[in-house]
Amino acid sequence: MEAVQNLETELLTFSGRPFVATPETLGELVDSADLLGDAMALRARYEADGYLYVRGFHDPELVLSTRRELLLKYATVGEVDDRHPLMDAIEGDRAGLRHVNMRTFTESLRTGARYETMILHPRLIELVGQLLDGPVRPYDFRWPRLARPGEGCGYHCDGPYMSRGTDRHLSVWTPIADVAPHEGGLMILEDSHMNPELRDGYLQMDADRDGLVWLDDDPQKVQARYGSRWLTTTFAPGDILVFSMNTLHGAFDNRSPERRCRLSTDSRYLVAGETPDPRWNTDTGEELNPHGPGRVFYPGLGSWANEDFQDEWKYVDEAGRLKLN
Ligand SMILES: O=C(O)CCC(=O)C(=O)O
Repeated sequence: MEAVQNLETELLTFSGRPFVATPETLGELVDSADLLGDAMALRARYEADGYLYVRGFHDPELVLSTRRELLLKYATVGEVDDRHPLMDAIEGDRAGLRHVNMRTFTESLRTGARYETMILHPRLIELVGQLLDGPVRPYDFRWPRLARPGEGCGYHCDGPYMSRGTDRHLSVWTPIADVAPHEGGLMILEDSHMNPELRDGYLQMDADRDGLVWLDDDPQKVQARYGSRWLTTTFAPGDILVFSMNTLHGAFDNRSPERRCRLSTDSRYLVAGETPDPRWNTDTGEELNPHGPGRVFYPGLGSWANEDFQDEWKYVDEAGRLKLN
């Protein structure tokens, strides 16, 4: 059983709780780069494990140019401080954030040329097609994320947020440069995709209809109840982590001593011809408004429990300005 490399164990926390890393609680994601090109083997591994981690899948140059494209935008609103090297993504004072139109700002994050080249890359579409056993297309919505120092992401499965259409779909998490576990690395719970309690309960729910919040904030409790070990790695530019809608995951708190923000994106894909969850795809060209009108996807900024989606979806006024408490 491989231990996670470069682990800053004393900095490892989840939702403010120390995470005690032992061989029983934390292991390394299995790298499947050696299976690329063998569709059957890739699919077999994905189905058995509920995830596929591929080190060095994208050209790191593409990932780094995507990083620069996004950080230029985040620096414009003060999220990162360009008195430090831009690519370090050091936390800024966020002074501009209250004044910008968040509808157009977040749309500009999601539609940048480099960003789109990365998440719609033909090699990625081909890989996802191999895993889902058919030609695929992306969901229209995409989820770029900046995790500021102190922020992580609560435990959940994607299923309840994406359950109104086909079940032939999956998620891809892409770190946009290096992300060590203590910098907000994604963690997935080994074997959780096969857990019968999740399958028969939580995974039957619809996040909006049933008002779902994060599952729990205690990694030990979640581990004991739903899976075997937490799995993560020290991610590098080019890596991707594909996982199923039934795979329980979250992110460690970003405890970067340099106060670096963590930059990543999630994107989702479904088999072409299958019915998409209409919260995330519009075939009419209308604006996507999945969790009610007047909200934008902008994770973090101080709330954790995700009650009424507030950790990830913020209210804006008519001019698109954030309505923060
Ligand atoms: O990046 C994160 O913090 C969370 C990502 C996530 O939950 C997802 O990709 O489904």
